[in-house]
Amino acid sequence: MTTLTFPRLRLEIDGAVGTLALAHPEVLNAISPEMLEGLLAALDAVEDPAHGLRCLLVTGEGRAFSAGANLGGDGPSTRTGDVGAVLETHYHPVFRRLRELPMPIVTAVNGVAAGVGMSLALMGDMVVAARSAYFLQAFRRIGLVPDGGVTWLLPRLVGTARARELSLLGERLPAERALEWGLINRVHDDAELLPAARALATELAAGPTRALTLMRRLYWASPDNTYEQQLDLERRSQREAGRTRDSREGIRAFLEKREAKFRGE
Ligand code: T3D
Repeated sequence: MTTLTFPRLRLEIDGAVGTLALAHPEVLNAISPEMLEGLLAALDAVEDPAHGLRCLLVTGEGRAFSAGANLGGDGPSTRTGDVGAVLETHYHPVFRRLRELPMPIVTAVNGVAAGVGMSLALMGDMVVAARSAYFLQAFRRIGLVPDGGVTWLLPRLVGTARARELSLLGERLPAERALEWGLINRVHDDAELLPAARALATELAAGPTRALTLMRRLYWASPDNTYEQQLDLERRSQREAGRTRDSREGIRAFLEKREAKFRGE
């Protein structure tokens, strides 16, 4: 296992799984400009072919996933006074990179995911949470609006009524209810969260990575596309998937009645 450190972040590389931990537990992993810059650098490492990563697992160090933007002295908006500009310069590049990442993302929500920390948690293709974790649209408590793409994601995941309620009231959403609502995929006992998330990430990392990446692009595109546009995107994606070595291997393995050995090629 190799560990790379970035400002307020730690990236552990174990086989084809990269585990990226937000590492500023004293402030519940609140997100600062340093951490955002670290995130971009860490994503460069995640995408570096030399590391051979095929799944990214994101979690938080300590008792929180992330308490959202760092509201203390090193918070982004306190530097410029223009919170909108801070989103464009600091947050959006990270969220766009995650959306485009050429591998599946698992987020392991080990504790509170508040504000833009909740937006980050929901960037997982698979979101798994500890039983004691909760989600919090904290923005209204400090007179801000939801960000990090969550007003796009939330209504699509849980419906407009629930999305509005979460944002307007800013009440805690416990992990169990988030699961009932279809916001997240799985809930585990606290001690089981990381082993379960790692097992899931390992399974995804052993999959046909290029097809999985095309799948995540299809689902990101789906809400904005018409049925016809989506049929067309499926056609183009399938053409690409059908040309991969992993697709040929999958079909060969089926015919030979054995497990496929995918290589992400
Ligand atoms: O400017 C921009 O960057 C624009 C972008 C904005 C996007 C956003 O995310 S806005 C929303 C920002 N987040 C919040 O408003 C949440 C603030 N935190 C809380 O409401 C609570 O901490 C929690 C509900 C998340 C957890 O409560 P609890 O009781 O478990 O923990 P605590 O005691 O409040 O926090 C523990 C420590 O973390 C504490 O420090 P201390 O007293 O031990 O020295 C606390 O101040 C610190 N902390 C928690 N959240 C933040 C934070 N420090 C800086 N920024 C935080 N967001």
